[in-house]
Amino acid sequence: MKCLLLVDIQNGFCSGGNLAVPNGEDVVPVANRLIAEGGYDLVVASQDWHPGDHGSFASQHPGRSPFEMVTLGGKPQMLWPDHCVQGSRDADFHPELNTAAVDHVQRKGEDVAVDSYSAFRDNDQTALTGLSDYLTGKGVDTLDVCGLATDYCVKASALDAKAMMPDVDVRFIADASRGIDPAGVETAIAEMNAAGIRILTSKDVLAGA
Ligand code: VGL
Ligand code: ZN
Repeated sequence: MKCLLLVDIQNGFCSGGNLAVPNGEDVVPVANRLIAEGGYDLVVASQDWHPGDHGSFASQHPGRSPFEMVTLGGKPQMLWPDHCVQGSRDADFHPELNTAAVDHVQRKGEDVAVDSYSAFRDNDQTALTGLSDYLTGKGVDTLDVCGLATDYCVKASALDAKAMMPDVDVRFIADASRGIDPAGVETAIAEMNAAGIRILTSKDVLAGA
């Protein structure tokens, strides 16, 4: 059972969004092609889905600015602009993403007290979203991960997938992903590779990899 996990392909992470990833929208046609022609049995999309007073928002920390570090729930936390607030346009999937083909939406980041980059569990690794049980229940043995942003939610989701489901072949689809910081993307790819996650392109997948 082969599954495609589309991470946070939301307006908030595309041009014009509150936490825009450079050229984030460029992943949309690649994702749609993978959905249509990648041979997947299952398509899952994660959705960053924050309450308006989420603790990762700089607006909740008087005197602090986005992209500064603070401590949240005892852990280092990067502060972000308010983004992907539940029910807002920023939180909607990109309008051109083929959401009709998505079998399951996994929301995350709903707890004000902890951030959740990963689609599988909160950053403190305590609360699970249920996605690993869902995929295991479906008999997924290959999981292709792509989307936004490579150096945050895509990396965290791929690493957690491998850590929580060691028997699953987890693969990162590079050209269907974009990152916030180029150096962070390099590190993310190295970390994923070191964890046993294969680095592929959509061309590899479409050719039958
Ligand atoms: C993300 C920062 C904050 C992401 C989500 O989707 O990569 N990054 N929230
Ligand atoms: Zn977020």
